[in-house]
Amino acid sequence: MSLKFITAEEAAGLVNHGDNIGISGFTPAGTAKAVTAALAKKAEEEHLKGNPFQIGIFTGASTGESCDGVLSRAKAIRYRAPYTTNADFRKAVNNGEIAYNDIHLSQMAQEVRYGFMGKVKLAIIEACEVTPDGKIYLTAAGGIAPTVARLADKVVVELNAAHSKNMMGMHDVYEPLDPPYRREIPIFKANDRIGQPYIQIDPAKIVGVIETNMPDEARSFTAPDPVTDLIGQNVADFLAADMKRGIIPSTFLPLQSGVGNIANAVLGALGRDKTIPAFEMYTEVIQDAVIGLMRQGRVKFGSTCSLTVTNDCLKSIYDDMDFFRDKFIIRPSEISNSPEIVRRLGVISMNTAIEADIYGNINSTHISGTKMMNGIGGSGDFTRNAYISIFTCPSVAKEGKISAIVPMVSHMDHSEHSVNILITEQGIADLRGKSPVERAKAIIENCAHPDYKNILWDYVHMSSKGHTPHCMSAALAMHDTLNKKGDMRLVNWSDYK
Ligand code: 0RQ
Repeated sequence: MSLKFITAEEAAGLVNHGDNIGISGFTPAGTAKAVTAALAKKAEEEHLKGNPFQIGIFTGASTGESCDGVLSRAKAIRYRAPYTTNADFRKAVNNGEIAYNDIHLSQMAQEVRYGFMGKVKLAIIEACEVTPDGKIYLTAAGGIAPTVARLADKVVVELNAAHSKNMMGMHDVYEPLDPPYRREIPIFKANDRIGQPYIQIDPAKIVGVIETNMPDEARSFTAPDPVTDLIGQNVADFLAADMKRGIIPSTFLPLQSGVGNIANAVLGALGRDKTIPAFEMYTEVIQDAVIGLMRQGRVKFGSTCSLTVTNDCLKSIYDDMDFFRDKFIIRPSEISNSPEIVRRLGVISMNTAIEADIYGNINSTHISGTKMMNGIGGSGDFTRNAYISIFTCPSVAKEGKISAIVPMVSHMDHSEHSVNILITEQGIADLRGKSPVERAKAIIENCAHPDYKNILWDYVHMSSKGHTPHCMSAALAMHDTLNKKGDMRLVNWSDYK
């Protein structure tokens, strides 16, 4: 059977109002770009004619400007899951225009398989190679591509020349069976291979191949600053101390690290600290800092779902594949983020909080309780199952007007039962083995900014006694004060007694 080459517009013509599409990628890495851009144009044309045109999007994690950006602005998205980082999408979600289902990334593929979100009409898969017998070789990410390619009625492939064919062989495609037939996922070391280097589907389903040359749209990072450097150093000091105590074996344990500026800076600091031995990663994203550390021999191996790196960095990897071929493996998100594997390997998780409360509950997703920032991503997959779960954040945001440490989180993603360590630039709160009252002391004393320490202690002292002391009328007073006066430091507890 020969492959049929079509245009992005022809592919967009296969999608109707109300359809769900499944797309490859995880973060802007490996995401479909051409057909989604054509779909945004189609939506605008249909809207001009007075016709409705909105679709559901199922993907691995965030995408890029050519997907979430253009589709959000074209008001073409009815429903989307999971994680996203796009500013226009965020605006539309917070205006109530898009139904956003922010689920754990490890669960996305299986929830599509279980039918929780409806049928997949078209899968759009970015590839570096596709063969007439239905083998699709993915680019810089695994995501949910194997699942949506298998489930969709039709598949189009974006054959993207911006990705090197050197990527062939770097993927490990594996889909577990669904209950009651599911077995163990046989990964016992970060570099174990359990699947195929390609997705195999019925070639009759591939209705078209679109040739493109579109680089990934990963964001660049802000350079590490004194605050992120201090956070990174505190993480390194904590890990070194736990190793010295024998809690972390001297062979070390695989690390997971989230996305964003802070995560990138933390990895950089870990690499510089030579008291930490060269380590492996079992993670969902590999960012620029990790690639540098692989070159220096500080990161020995990375199991990941994506290479979420800047384009210069990606090009340098493709140019140096002889070196990188045995340094990483790219897996689908339900394997890279599998709770079973995270627990088995003893992964040390490191994710970023928006705010933490004095008892160790974490808000990773919402600003002031109501406005979605990005989403939970894979932070829950790793945190709940980690050997040691770490959260990091600067102690204050917006020039000190906001404390990241609050009496009660305004939204809760990770509960006190799952969070082991909290680290800010101020210090380290080790919450392991502590009661709520002991945790509050550790967090306020070690992690809160000096401007907020007394404010938080005043809250504790006015709280009614109990296993977890709180004053219900004042628990969100710092958020209320921010809302009314623009600065949490202006909280007047007597107004809330
Ligand atoms: O605002 O953009 O206006 O400057 O939030 O914060 O400090 O640049 O940190 O880039 O690491 O992002 C939690 C959002 C942090 C991210 C979050 C404001 C702050 C700034 C960004 P500006 P920074 P980062 C792997 C795992 C959840 C999912 C996750 C995230 C902006 O790490 O989405 O971990 N994590 N997934 O000023 C108001 C506060 C604030 C605040 C920070 N308390 N109130 N604004 N900000 N704290 C990813 C995947 O799963 C793929």
